[in-house]
Amino acid sequence: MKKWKDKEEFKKIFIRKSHVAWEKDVRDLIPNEVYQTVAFMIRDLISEDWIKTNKMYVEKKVKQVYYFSIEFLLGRLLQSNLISVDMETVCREGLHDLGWDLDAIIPEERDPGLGNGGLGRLAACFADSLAALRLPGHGCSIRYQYGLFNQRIVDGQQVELPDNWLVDGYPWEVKKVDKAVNVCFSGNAYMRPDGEGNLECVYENYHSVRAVPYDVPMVGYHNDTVNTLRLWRAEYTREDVYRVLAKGNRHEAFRYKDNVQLISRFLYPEDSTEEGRRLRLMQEYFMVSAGVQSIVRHFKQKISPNIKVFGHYVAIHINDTHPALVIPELMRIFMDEEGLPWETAWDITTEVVAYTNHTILPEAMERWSIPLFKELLPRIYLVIEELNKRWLQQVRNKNPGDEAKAREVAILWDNQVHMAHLAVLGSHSINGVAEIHSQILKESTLHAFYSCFPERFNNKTNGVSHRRWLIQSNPQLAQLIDSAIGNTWRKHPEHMIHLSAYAADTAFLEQLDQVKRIRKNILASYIKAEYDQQIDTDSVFDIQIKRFHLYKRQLLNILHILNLYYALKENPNMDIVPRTYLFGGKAAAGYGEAKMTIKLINVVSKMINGDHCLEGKLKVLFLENYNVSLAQLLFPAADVSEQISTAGKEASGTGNMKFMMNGAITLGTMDGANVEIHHEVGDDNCVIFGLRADEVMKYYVHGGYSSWDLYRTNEHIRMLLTHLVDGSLGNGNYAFQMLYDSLLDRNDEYFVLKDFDSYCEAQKNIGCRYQNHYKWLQSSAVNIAHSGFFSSDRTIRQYARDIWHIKPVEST
Ligand code: 8GP
Repeated sequence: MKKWKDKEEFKKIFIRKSHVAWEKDVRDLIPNEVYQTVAFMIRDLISEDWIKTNKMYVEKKVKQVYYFSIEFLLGRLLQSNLISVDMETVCREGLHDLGWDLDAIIPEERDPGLGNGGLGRLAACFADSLAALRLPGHGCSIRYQYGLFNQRIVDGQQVELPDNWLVDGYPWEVKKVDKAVNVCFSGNAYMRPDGEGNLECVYENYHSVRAVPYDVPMVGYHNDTVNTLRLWRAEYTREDVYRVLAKGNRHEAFRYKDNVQLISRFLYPEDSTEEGRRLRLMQEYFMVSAGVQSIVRHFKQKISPNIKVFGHYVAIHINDTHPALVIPELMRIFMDEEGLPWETAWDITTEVVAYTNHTILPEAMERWSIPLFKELLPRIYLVIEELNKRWLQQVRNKNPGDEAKAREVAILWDNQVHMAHLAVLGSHSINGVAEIHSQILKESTLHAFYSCFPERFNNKTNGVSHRRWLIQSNPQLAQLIDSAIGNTWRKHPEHMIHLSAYAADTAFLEQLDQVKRIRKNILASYIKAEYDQQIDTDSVFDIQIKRFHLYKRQLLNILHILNLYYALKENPNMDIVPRTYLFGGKAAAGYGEAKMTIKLINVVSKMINGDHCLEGKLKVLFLENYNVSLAQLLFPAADVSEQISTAGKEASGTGNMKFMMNGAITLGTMDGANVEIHHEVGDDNCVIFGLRADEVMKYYVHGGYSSWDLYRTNEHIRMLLTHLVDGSLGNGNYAFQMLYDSLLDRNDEYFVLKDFDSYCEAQKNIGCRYQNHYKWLQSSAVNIAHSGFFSSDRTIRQYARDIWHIKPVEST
């Protein structure tokens, strides 16, 4: 790895670079130019290793994995790359001498919001771990021109603004014009005899779109591995435009250009709701076809001309079903371009592909209407039709007369393409993302498939990059850990367990207290600067940050706060530990109840923060535009981690792990990875409440829960619900009718009211625990010590060993 010798060398290079790049004296640079200059300097440092890494993979003919994901939520790269090349201090000091503060430069980078939430951020942590572990693995996604919307709160309500993150350019990407490929849409596809007794496919009259890759380096931590995240952009070629011009008029040509560019223009701001339709399907195939074509081309040019050994050198992972078209696309290439028979093509495809499921919410299960699919992807449709025919024949042979079975596992049914079924059938491995989630997949969501292929199903509990979420986000804590147990945990996060020995060490706990205080102060200063609000750093910082969804139950949290507020009004002398409740997160633009919950939080926040009789006991804030960068400020400052989804609904959660890593205590249901956090730290060090997943399931199946009954019998609940619609929240009558209806008329699908009392108890419990501050700090230490298990390094090692069969590559 190339490095700057010292700050003097840094300054020399910086001055030279900025002269060339900006034709300016260093003193005249604007902060964004400083950021870009440093970014280009880092690119210089890593460029040799980037080339070398790729060469080495080819020379050693190692098996490589390609991680396909429609979302990659990278976060800013300047600081993480500086940390990876171990040059943060040199850069900081060099910039300081030149009159710049690195911390003021870092926010100049626009946070690339190429994802909605958990699934997208997981992909980024995985890319980080692959490089850190020297594993040959790359990402594949779309270079959206506009990332997830910027959220503003106006009159308490979410407003979505476009995120034009590329306006100032993106210094980390490299456009690879020579690696472009064509992706074909629409036209006609049919089978005809090939003259040798077989059928061959004819595909004609299609439109082709140029897919151009933009590569972003994924820099390994303190090693010389640099993997690649390849982001595809849809472009038109001059030839294609001329072709359209030749056929029609100029408007036609404009429309063609526009339609092509539309493919990679927007990230769909959907989280667990199905929408987007035609364009979304185009995006999925665009990414898949471009990615797979470039992998096959690379394989044939650099590894072997024999396509039959493809599976020995290539693994492809599909992050949920959005990239599931990898399966028919591989089949298409193997058969139409490589001339393989169906059976051989199928064997290679299933050998290569593995699938992770991230959600069991029925509305998030992707299905495409067959007419739309056929029109847009006629060749791919033929493959799926044939696959479905063969598969159902097998199923019917095994289960004669059992049409229900066929229906349960069909890819094509009810005029729809069922993407999860395609993904399962075409993969040699299917995994969930936490123990409980993988169990639910086997027992219910994908049970029919589990009984056909039990050996394919496995669990890979999620993890998060401790480099971004601890070393980078909370350097104070990282240093404290170093001082206690040495710094080997930075490369081996499992060593954090040695901290357990310090959970009873008063001096250590005092320092831990100091660190938390510093982090709370940093957050408080940010809030003061951005919102002109003073928050009390002696209060408990209780934080819920994640996408807004009814199943995540931000509503439960805010109803409890409202209840606490009314209790304080009634009894101003009530002895409670002062609380600061913080919320952050975006709601899908079309998700009414989620947006209304945001509004409710803001209305309650205004009411409570404006009530001066509370003597600082309670404060509520909604922080705008939650994204990776804001998350980096929030996790380190948290005392309490709100993980309160309806049990059985949250596949894993990863925020829960980031909180734990930063010493917050989990207040959660037995859902997703909370179950494993609880298992790691025990009842003494987290607070669990609410229905268990099997109880929730029983109610769904057998009934027996009526939210109206609770409304009638529980006076607190009745009062809270009444206030949602009687105008007493100062926001007009019926302001929150939709939420009221979801809780009562729709019988509280997510058991908010059912779990309400249990949640209130849990909140009291948190208060009591916090009062015994020494014990609280002990719990905090235990959580940090046990968070090593939740590093994505552990997760990625498991994927590498059990699913991809890839090994670390040492440089020679
Ligand atoms: C999320 C799950 O909701 C979360 O529990 C899990 O931790 C995370 O994936 C990573 O595994 N799922 C999604 O973000 C998701 O399904 N997004 C698709 C709808 C876009």
